[in-house]
Amino acid sequence: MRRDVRILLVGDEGVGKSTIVTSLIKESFVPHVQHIVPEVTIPPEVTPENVTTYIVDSGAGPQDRLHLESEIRKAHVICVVYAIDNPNSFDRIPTYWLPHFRQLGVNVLKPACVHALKRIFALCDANKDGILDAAELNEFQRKCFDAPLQAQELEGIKAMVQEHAQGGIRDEGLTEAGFLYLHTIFIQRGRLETTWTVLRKFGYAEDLRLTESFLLPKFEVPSDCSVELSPLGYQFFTDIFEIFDKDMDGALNSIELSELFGTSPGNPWAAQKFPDTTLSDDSGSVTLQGWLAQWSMTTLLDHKTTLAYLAYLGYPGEPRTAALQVTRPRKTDRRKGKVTRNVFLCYVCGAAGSGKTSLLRAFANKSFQPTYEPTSKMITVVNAVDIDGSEKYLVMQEFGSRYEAETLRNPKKTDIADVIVYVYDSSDTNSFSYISNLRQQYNLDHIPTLFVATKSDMDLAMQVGDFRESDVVKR
Ligand SMILES: Nc1nc2c(ncn2[C@@H]2O[C@H](COP(=O)(O)OP(=O)(O)OP(=O)(O)O)[C@@H](O)[C@H]2O)c(=O)[nH]1
Ligand SMILES: [Mg+2]
Repeated sequence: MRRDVRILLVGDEGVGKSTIVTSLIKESFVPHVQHIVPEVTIPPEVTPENVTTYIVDSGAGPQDRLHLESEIRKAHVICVVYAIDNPNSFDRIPTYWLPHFRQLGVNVLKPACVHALKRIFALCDANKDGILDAAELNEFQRKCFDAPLQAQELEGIKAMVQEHAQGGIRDEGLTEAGFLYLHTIFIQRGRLETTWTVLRKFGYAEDLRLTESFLLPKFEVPSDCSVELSPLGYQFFTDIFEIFDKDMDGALNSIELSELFGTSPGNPWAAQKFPDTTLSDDSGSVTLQGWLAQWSMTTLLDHKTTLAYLAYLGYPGEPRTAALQVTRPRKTDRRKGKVTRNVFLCYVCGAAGSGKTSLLRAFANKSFQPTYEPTSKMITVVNAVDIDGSEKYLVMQEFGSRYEAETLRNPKKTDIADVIVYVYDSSDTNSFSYISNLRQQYNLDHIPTLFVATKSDMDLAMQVGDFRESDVVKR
């Protein structure tokens, strides 16, 4: 955050710049003022934003030129003043003052604004061909101004851009350069409000950041319920996948993926070894199935990320929360013996080295790794499973030996588990007793449970502990 703001007053001679500054200090109109009043400093305590504010006066005569130019370069805000009784002083804003600022290297569009407008352009470019065609421009106009663009207006805009901005029009449509040029023109012609309307409609606040309330609209989740994507949500993620699958090979490679996330802060799973977490093709590109599974998992574990990304990626519908749905409470599902949820959470527990990670990798169709790497932080994978002929998603989570007990001890964590898989190494005598101990120590018996014996390709060892062969699934 900036700690100080320099506001410079400029404008033709005699329009009243120094009088504005003097009136501000004296809190009344002063008929005779200095030609240029000295700089005024307003301490942070008395400003609403708690920043030091400098108000700088300037003169428009030839003798003031050097001072004026250096102040224009230093200013954070330039306030152009004109006199109502002098129409010429208004006309000179676009013809003299704004071009003068540009000559001095002051841009009408600040970098943060350019960044925001480029992002808006990318979102409006529905088919991602780098051009806003008539239909896309119309949709933009409708969203921002609640009115379609008349064919004549559109032609007028295109002709103007064509004439003044190089590369602003291509194949009858508006390019990014053309879009930015239009906003420069709006601002230069004093129609700053037009650009602000666009920015606000796309969720930007005065600081040119997306507002918290835009990214995270209110969405209540009652306890014991979970959040899933609604059909609308799945449709959106399917559509965006297909638009960005430029080579149409049914998978997003790393370039396609980074283009898809171009309007967001980046891949939300970058720290989680994605796409090892879900289905991908041989070259490691995420497939549509894997992509939808990954979003199903994200929505289950952290629906706020999904909500924010729906915003970042330009979910078109209103309200955006319609892309999500809240499930029936788990308890109701269990009581009625009928499962209405579509995404399930499974904890995978077991002794160090028993084969949990290998099980997770196999579940996400990843190759077997013979070298042992103990898991130090949580791993989560997802895949679709068939339950009575309908497709559901199963999310499998391994905590890493340091955090396993911590998780099982925490009722908030165990309450959200739909099933626990206990893994033991059938070639290791002590492996089963580890899970018997876990189950004795923590109250987990109310959670549906599955035992999985691993390493059945190795010599079988007698297990120590409360062991029943019939309870166990071998792999
Ligand atoms: N032969 C054989 N080796 C396996 C099998 N499953 C896992 N392994 C090997 O056993 C070792 C440990 O497997 P992991 O999957 O890393 O075990 P883990 O339970 O995740 O271990 P921690 O994360 O340390 O708790 C690795 O070297 C695996 O390659 C199996 O079915 N057969
Ligand atoms: Mg592991």
